[in-house]
Amino acid sequence: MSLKRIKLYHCPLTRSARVKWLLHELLDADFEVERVVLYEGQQYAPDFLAKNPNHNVPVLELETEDGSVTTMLESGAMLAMLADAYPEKALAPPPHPATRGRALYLHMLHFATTWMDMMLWQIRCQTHLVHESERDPHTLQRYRKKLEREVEPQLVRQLSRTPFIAGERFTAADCAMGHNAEWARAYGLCQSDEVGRYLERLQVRPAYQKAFADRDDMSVAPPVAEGFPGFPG
Ligand SMILES: N[C@@H](CCC(=O)N[C@@H](CS)C(=O)NCC(=O)O)C(=O)O
Repeated sequence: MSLKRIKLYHCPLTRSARVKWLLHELLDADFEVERVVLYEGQQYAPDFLAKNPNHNVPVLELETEDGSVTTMLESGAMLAMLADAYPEKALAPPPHPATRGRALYLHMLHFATTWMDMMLWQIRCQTHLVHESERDPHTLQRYRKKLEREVEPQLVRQLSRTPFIAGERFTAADCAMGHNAEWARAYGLCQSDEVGRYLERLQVRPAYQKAFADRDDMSVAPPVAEGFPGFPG
């Protein structure tokens, strides 16, 4: 499908930054971004809920030449879709013929956006998002330990073999894993030198710098204020 217009609903530093980063890699600034201020509860506005009943970002709208709009709601699927839509940018190993490189790329993209993401989300919810009265220290410790003892060693092993998470070249999987590594470090995890050097390699990329230029507009901890709707809703 040939894409005429791309629009991303985005909140700085959150999972939508993965997609904004890849869009900058692919298209520089040739796409639209609409800010959704999660801490003000804008994801619960009726117009937004009509686009995404899960009340979260990213939301990606893809308009094709015939004017029809397809809406996507999962960051991992968006990364895979966009990287494959611009094969000339070579940010994903091609699907045909099947290669070990493609298998590693898909593995890392999905590992980052499902298994590792699930642990990071539990850690974030139990540290910052759910009301203090609902926090469960056992859940927090369980996922911190799993991330530290099971997940990080897999990252370190791969990064000791290749500079990027799916091989010698930067791919869309790095937009997910790089975002996750920064997220983990914000919670005191993934502190190893291998992950630190990996992030340095990512942070010099112009597209990374454009994607995260808005980072100061979002705090890791939500504001303690009347009206904050609370997460997860
Ligand atoms: N599976 C979704 C999860 C998206 C998600 O949970 N986004 C968070 C920010 S990182 C959000 O918008 N939360 C607001 C809410 O749940 O109300 C994806 O990866 O795209």
